[in-house]
Amino acid sequence: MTDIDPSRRAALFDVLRSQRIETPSWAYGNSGTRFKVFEQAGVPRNPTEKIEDAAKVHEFTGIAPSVALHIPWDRVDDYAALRKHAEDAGIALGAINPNVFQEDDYKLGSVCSPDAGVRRKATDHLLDCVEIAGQTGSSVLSLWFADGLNYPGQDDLRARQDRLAEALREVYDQMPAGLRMLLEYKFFEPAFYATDVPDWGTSFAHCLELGPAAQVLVDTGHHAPGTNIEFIVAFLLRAKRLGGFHFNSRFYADDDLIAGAADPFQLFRIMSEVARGGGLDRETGVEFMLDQCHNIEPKIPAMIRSVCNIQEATAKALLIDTDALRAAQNEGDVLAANAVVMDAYNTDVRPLLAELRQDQGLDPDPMAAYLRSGYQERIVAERVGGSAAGWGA
Ligand code: AOS
Ligand code: ZN
Ligand code: ZN
Ligand code: ZN
Repeated sequence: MTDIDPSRRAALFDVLRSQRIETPSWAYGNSGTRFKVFEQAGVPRNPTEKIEDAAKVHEFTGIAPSVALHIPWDRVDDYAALRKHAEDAGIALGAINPNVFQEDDYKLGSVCSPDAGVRRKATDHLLDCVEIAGQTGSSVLSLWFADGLNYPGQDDLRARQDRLAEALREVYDQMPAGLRMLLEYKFFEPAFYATDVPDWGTSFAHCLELGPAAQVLVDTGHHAPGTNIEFIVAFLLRAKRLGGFHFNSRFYADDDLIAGAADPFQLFRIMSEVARGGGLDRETGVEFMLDQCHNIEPKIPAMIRSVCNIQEATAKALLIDTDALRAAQNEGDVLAANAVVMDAYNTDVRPLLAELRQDQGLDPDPMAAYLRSGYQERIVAERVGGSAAGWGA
């Protein structure tokens, strides 16, 4: 990689240095599947300890300066104090994720429930989260609804869309300037017959109806096998409605494995479309968030690996020779165009990223530096009785 010309290298480094990847508080707690939650030594016992772990990921990678919260999993009495604690640890509080799926009342749905009282309760929780976002200094309200049906005829598909639209409208209208609503979609689970926000089209349509501060959130694990996610990314960026990502890997369903572990080529293709559509410019406001669960692997190292994998995919995407690509495309030279893309993908960017980190005053190898730091041994010794993530997100 040392053959890259100096001005191009400086520009590349600028973009890579400005990238921000947000880690989720729930990835630091114990997690598992519906079969078993595995307990790990040293996991956080409360939101402040989750924040401290997230701060470590930032300390070693240099590009993970915020942590997403889940309410009520991260509910505290004093959000201003939590914010201060985060700032003292060197990070910011990020997206607020309201949880409207974990109470008995939500058996038939939350904002789409046939019961008006349940819908009121769910909407009130979303409104509370708008308030909380003000106290934490968060600029993103991140919505995911577990609402859906298990059986045909269980409820009225169309009426549920009306209820969803009504709740979103009420929340949207209460949002202060500067707060964005990101609406996540997922094609199945926990509902198996029909989901109320199953795909990007549904999310997009609701966002368009709401207004410019409503945007689509793409969780990379939320599509049917074979879905071309980079197309969705290109389309949404063009329409100025790509709010951000929940990165994770999947082999089968919503596996929530380490980003870039299952299909690094897909991650590269996604990041290529992000770069192509201007999504790496901070002003575009695309949020790069992780949404993962580390059931069997140690959590902080897994997060460091995830952040580095996204950074590698980003670097490769930025190495695409766009002039050569455009020329090949214009000539209709299929093989040459594909070769330009594959050349970038096949470049080993690890030495380049090591240099970038050294430039930033970081250890060139974040994983090794973390393992040497003694932090893991310290939390294992100090934290007894770590809490569960809340749910296998
Ligand atoms: C659920 O499948 C979604 O990915 C949510 O974004 C997320 O995992 C959840 O909000 C965490 O509970
Ligand atoms: Zn998600
Ligand atoms: Zn998910
Ligand atoms: Zn996921």
